[in-house]
Amino acid sequence: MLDTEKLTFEHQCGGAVIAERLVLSAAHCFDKHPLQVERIRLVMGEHRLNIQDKHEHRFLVEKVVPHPEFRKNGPHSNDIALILVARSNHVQFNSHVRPICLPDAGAESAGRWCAVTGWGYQTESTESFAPVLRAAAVPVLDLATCRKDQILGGRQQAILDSMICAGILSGGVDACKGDSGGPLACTHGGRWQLHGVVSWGAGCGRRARPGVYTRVAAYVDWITRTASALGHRL
Ligand code: 4AZ
Repeated sequence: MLDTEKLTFEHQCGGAVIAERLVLSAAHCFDKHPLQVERIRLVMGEHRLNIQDKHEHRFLVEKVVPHPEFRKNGPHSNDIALILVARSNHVQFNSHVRPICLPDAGAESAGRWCAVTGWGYQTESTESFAPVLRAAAVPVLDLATCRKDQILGGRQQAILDSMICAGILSGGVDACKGDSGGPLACTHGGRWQLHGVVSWGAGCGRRARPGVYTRVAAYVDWITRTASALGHRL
């Protein structure tokens, strides 16, 4: 969970811890102003957004690396960023904060039910974040379905192979504003894997408008290379 400073800090986006000092999020979360990492506070172990929870810890950020080709193939393309947590205080993994596994490169998740989590809007028109972390189960759709004209086909942003669509086509269950950057997590062999990063959608929870996620399995090489350039092993 990321907060950008205004007078105090306010919720902006989600994220997923993938290693001791590495958090994966969405590139569009860092797109607003010239990126000033000193104005970001990253919170691990968060549960209630506006209350100091026992297990939450705040961190400074040393570096944010948005994907170099963010927006190259449309406004929502390559919407992924790697965050290096500052060394100031060190991260302790426990039952409240622990890293999620990356999927195998090229892993398929179509047909599986996965979990999307975050503090985002609970409806498209409710302009406030959820006070307590929420989770929803959503099925991963195959790309052919998502690319149909009646679904998300024929729009300004093509559904790329590097995206995942997930959601219930009758509507009502989805990620929304404030969930961006957060995880679409799927269990695999008893472990949680990070299959998607909340990225965009046509509104929230609308009929035949699934949420669109960055397909993490398409970026495992980039993540590994970027992590090692930051001096962090994965
Ligand atoms: C947003 O504005 C946003 N329904 C995030 C996710 C979705 C829609 C909008 C998916 O950040």
